[in-house]
Amino acid sequence: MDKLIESSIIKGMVFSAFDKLGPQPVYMFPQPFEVEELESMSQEEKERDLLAISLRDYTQIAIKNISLLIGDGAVYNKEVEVLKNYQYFGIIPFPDLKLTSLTFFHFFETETTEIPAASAFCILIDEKKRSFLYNNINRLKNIIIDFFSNFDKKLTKQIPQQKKVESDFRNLVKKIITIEKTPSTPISSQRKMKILFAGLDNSGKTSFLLSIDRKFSKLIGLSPTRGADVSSIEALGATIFIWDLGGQKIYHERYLNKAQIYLFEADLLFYFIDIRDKKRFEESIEYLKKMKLALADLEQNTPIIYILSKGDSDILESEEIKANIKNITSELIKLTPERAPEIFITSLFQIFSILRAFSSGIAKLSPNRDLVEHNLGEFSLATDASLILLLSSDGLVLAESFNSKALQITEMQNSEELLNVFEVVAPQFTMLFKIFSNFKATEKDEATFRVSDSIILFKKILVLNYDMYILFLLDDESKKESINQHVKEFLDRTQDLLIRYIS
Ligand SMILES: Nc1nc2c(ncn2[C@@H]2O[C@H](COP(=O)(O)OP(=O)(O)OP(=O)(O)O)[C@@H](O)[C@H]2O)c(=O)[nH]1
Ligand SMILES: [Mg+2]
Repeated sequence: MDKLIESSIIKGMVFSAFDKLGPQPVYMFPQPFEVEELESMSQEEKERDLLAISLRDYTQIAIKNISLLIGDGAVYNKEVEVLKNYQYFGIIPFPDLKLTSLTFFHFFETETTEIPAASAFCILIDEKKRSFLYNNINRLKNIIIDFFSNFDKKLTKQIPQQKKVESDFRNLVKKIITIEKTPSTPISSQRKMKILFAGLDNSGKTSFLLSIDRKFSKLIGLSPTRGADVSSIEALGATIFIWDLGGQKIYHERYLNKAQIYLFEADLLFYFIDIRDKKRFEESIEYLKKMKLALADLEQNTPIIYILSKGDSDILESEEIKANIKNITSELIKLTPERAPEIFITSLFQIFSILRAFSSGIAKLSPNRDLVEHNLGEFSLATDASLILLLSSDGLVLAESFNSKALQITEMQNSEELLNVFEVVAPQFTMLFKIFSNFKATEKDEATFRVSDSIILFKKILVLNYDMYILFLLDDESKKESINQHVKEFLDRTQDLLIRYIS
């Protein structure tokens, strides 16, 4: 096993579970070293391709991981069925060990305990090579989920000894080595991201980008689109390249035939359909199908966000447009039967519709979003906050969590409307906060805004020298206290996940 691992990008693996004694490493590859052995080793020996760490280090990894999943333990108040459905991935740094892990968090059922047991499985690699994890994350996720859907069955009665399961893990490593041999992208250390804007000509791509540009001055200006127009923004600590693929027919073939250039490495695709132009729906769907095929050929699982553009409020209620929306939505559902397509209706005249669609997309770029949202949910349970948003320094919503009380206190109709409103105001609050803290030094790094009966609490947090913000919606000022008590613990727990939003 050690030889196999040594021949791969992996430095080690650990499967941890929560048992009577707390978080424990259960299976460790390679076996931990004795402390004395480690002390007598030279730095070079320690830094070879196989992990040289002690049981204590493995235990630290187990504790850090499991606590990300179970937080303060409130998750255990949830139904067993809910726990069984928790499956999260996270990319987690272990700077002391110079390692980064791809961790799979889930609960497995046992016959000896009433509630499922929390577990974390880590693939540990050299932190300098962590882009391998980002770049191949979808393939890695599939392999790991597949592995545990079988492996969990072996854990129900009692936990088998390591030597009994070694061959299972060996097969897993072999599969990872296959990915390594045919990587989605070459291994590099710089984190770069690529977002595609595609759709027929005149579908509103460039206008969409321009209106984001006006909002976030960091985006550079765009000119009319002949072929592909590439610009870049710095966001979340990474360089994000935006490819605006001019939609005139003469260009389609170029993009599709040279997919290795145009579609390659795309982290996200915004696909635009002009909601008024029913005559061209069919043509648009054809183009989309071809794009999807080209992405599949590249073995890329690029997430797609559908933008139904030009949904100006004056026409949105017309029968014709309603029918168009229905029609195109059902076409898109047909194309992605496995899960509901993400569709946004946008209009240049409602900037929030554009911001919301854009920030939903940006947030997807973090592999840790689900786990951060899970933790925000726990945080909101503990503090009784009705809504919590995590914001980047420019006010983009990176993660959100809310409960039904948020609808009551805002008297809004549905969660869609609620999120629209908050995602639009988030950048404005961020701006306000920055301005106020300049002329009236806000020592506590927080500001409170009163909106009729409810309170909006805005807090600046520092994550690895980057500012981020958290916005809370509360029905009662006294809850601020509880938030202040819990915020540190929340940050301690989630800091590492947040770092992976920005580096
Ligand atoms: N009413 C309305 N018009 C819009 C909206 N978005 C874009 N348009 C108009 O649609 C036209 C085409 O927009 P563009 O952004 O240039 O379209 P594009 O997708 O970039 O087109 P190509 O570069 O040729 O692929 C322009 O006249 C825009 O003003 C919208 O939300 N509402
Ligand atoms: Mg354009």
